[in-house]
Amino acid sequence: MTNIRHDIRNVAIIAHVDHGKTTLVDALLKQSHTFRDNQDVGTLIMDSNDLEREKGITILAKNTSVRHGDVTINIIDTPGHADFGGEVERVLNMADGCLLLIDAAEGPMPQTRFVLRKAFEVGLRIIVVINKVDRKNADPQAALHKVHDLFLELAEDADQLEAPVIYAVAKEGRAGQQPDELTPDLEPLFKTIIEHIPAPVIEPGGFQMLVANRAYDDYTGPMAIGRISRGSVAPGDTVAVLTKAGEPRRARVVQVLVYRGLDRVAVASASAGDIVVLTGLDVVAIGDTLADPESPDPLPRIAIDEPTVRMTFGVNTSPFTGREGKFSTTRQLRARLYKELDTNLGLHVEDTEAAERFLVSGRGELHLAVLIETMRREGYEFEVSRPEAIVKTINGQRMEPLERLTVDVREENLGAVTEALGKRRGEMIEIAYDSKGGVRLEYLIPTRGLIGFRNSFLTLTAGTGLMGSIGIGYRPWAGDFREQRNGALTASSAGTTLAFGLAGAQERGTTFVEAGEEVYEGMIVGIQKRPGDIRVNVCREKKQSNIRSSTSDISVRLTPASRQSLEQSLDFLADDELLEVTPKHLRLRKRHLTEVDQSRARRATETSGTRR
Ligand SMILES: Nc1nc2c(ncn2[C@@H]2O[C@H](COP(=O)(O)OP(=O)(O)OP(=O)(O)O)[C@@H](O)[C@H]2O)c(=O)[nH]1
Ligand SMILES: [Mg+2]
Repeated sequence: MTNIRHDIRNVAIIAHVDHGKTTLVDALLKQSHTFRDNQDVGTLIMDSNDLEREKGITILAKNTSVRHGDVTINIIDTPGHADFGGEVERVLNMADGCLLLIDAAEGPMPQTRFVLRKAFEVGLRIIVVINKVDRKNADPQAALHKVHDLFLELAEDADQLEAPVIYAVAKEGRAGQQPDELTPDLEPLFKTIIEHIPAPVIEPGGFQMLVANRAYDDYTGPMAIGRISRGSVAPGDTVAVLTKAGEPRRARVVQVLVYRGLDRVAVASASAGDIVVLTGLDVVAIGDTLADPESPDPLPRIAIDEPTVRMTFGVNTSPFTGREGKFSTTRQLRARLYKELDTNLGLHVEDTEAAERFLVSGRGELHLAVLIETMRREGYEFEVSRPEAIVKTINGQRMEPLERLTVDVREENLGAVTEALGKRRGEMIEIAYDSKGGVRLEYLIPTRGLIGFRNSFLTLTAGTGLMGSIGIGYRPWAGDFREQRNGALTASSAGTTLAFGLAGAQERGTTFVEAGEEVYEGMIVGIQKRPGDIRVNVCREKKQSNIRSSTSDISVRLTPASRQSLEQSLDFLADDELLEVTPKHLRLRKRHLTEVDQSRARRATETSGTRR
């Protein structure tokens, strides 16, 4: 009997954000005749949840599989955004090899480095795919050259340096051994996968599987997803669930499912090498091992990098509390946040001294923003504070998270961008000019310096700049700096906004609300042109009078409100401000709403001598 599954290949697709992973999966699915010929499945098929579709990015890692000849290729699509790095770490153990995609125009970016390092750590065989060779400014040779440098830097042994290279246009489903010799299909890629990704090796012994993911549906209940590393499993089998702490529990498998294209199909049994979905086990945590009760050997739990950014989530304390959300109590908020830990491995949640506030830590602003958006869509209302980098004291020294940042800008924006990064304690480590007026800069910069930077970066580069960063550990505190934001325009009283009042506010700055919106005292309705907050009466009516003056008849002309998205709002927040989040609205507000409360808070901090 053979101990190698020649009929299977398990492949993860990894890359920096937007380098074309999900698009490549589209093409692999289509070319393996997963769909009926006339079936319209659209694009980015695997980006199936609403937020993924809206944002055009992958947030959760997902499984699918295709057939090529006699071989089943199990594919794991992963997110490329650094904030979802926990998803990549979680699923790599299901694969034996990976496709490392590189955009032929951009070359390796920070997340390329992160995912490649993780792939080496897990010991995956790598196939380099230089994608998007059709792009106008594509330079496949330069991209490959930089990939080689990255391999030399990160490989842990010489074997890892040998990786086949395929060139591709994922969007058109074409690939080839040379950038200018692409076949009309992905055959060269399929062939390379089957030749170079090792077929799974069956370890001798009883059933064993690490739970890499969970899913849920109302019909079957919770499901455990993973790759079987030893033995086999069939419906009706009893398995031991080996948890992090405590005695192993016994449970009975009801169904064994495998991925077939976008479907999950029940099978009579599955064995080592297969990626399966098991139902009937009740609640199983990611990282648990499922094993034969006769040989209950646990597999190492999944290692996940620590969070770097945190904020508080609290019960909504605005005057509008309880109006717009279905779930708004401390108990509901707490239960929801702790439930998220079951599947969101990069996330931490802690109680605080205040019962109605929780400290939530994640891998970046977007990681937290996606949680906020998901919860508000589920009907939750709450308030969050400004995101801050997680500072630690290590051996008596104050340490802060550091990131490696790559930015691509046009030469004409270089001065403005380097100045802004310098102010934020960025340290330039590399600069490279290309022949077409573009510059690539590499920086080391405290995470603190990057919070709130994305907005100004887009403004400074008129939207043409590209940036990506990745946490690289802790280093001593780089010293204080404070990017001073202009002051807020706050509503001086509660009411409904009127055009006349808003016009007055617009003389002082830019407004965030339209006429006819309800506001409360202390709510932020705009940003002024200088530092320091100003109270404005946006509900002010024009006084009716009998005397016709030359100006009173001129109708008010308003500039449309500058609406802040969730991420922009988080970027905007200062320490003494909060964001009120409800299913219907995002409202920026001062932490202390009234003048009385503000001066009381100021006096309290002055007497206690602490800043907060
Ligand atoms: N020109 C060109 N564009 C491509 C190609 N492949 C993908 N794209 C485009 O690149 C964009 C990003 O593609 P995705 O497949 O979502 O990238 P991704 O790597 O899955 O992104 P994340 O999952 O968010 O990290 C889309 O607009 C694609 O249409 C290609 O070969 N050529
Ligand atoms: Mg994707």
